[in-house]
Amino acid sequence: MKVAVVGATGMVGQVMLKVLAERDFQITELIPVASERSVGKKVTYKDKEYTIHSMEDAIAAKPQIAIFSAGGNTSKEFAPQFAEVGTTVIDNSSAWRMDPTKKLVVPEINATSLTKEDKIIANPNCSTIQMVLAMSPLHREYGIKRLVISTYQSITGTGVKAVEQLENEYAGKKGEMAYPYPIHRNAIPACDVFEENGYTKEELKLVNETQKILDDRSIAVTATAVRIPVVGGHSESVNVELGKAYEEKDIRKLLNETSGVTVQDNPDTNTYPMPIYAEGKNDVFVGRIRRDYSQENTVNMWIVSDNLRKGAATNAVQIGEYLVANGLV
Ligand code: 2RA
Repeated sequence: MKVAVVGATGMVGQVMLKVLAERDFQITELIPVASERSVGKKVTYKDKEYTIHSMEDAIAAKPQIAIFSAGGNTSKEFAPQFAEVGTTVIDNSSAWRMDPTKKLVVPEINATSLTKEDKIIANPNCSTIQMVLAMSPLHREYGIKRLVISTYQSITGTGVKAVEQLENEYAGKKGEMAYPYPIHRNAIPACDVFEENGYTKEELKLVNETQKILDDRSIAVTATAVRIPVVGGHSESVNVELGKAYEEKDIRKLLNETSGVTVQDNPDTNTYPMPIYAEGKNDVFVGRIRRDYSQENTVNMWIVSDNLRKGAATNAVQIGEYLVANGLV
């Protein structure tokens, strides 16, 4: 399989290479792609160095799969050019997610909707993926009426500049700011930009992408997305109003039986999901499962996952694995 990784030098791109190697994705030829200024430089994959290609050369090479994590503008411009030469694009930007002609895929939930005709496939936003993976079995079993989500997001979701800002602040140094405020000893209630309605793009992604992936526009969703000085993964407090009565033990059983989900939940032993545990792992970790006694048929839970892995790179690679396993590329 000839595979291009577009944005290979970025934070997510580097994790994509790591995950492709860990999962021994059947690559016969790797084509790393990055910005013009990086062409000719090297990236490492399976302890070997690979030269970074230009976008034009990568398109001309006609890879079967191109996994993008290079920002929306690059995806909008170049994903169609790859598709034109027969490449199937798996794109981690927000460019195609809400396009009605494109599929928004979490493999464990809706990969079965994919066909050979899907030449540009959207990878959902990180904070959406970890949440919907846990919500999907609950929606199937009980129907979800409403979700109230508060996120506590890793600075790795913003990128290298944010990590450097925190490191500088730890060291008491001045440096380039990824955020309008210090992130050290702070919590910034603004992930991405604000829209007219007072919500941030990140919060609206949770609303719109959840409804698209679960294929149910009737699910009421509201979210508050907060950036905190953490690097291991995104954490989310989720209040779930179900369509009918439930038993807590059944919720745990359903989640335990869900591929890609690990229930970590025992207050007696202080066992619950945390970014320091989730970092570097591919699962979505769910804990603090407990009835919301303030409202009928409602349950609270805490969901943590490494946003660079299942929230981005691993989910994208799993889409690629599904395509290969089902003869769609
Ligand atoms: C963030 N989900 O965390 C967004 C993009 N990675 O900033």
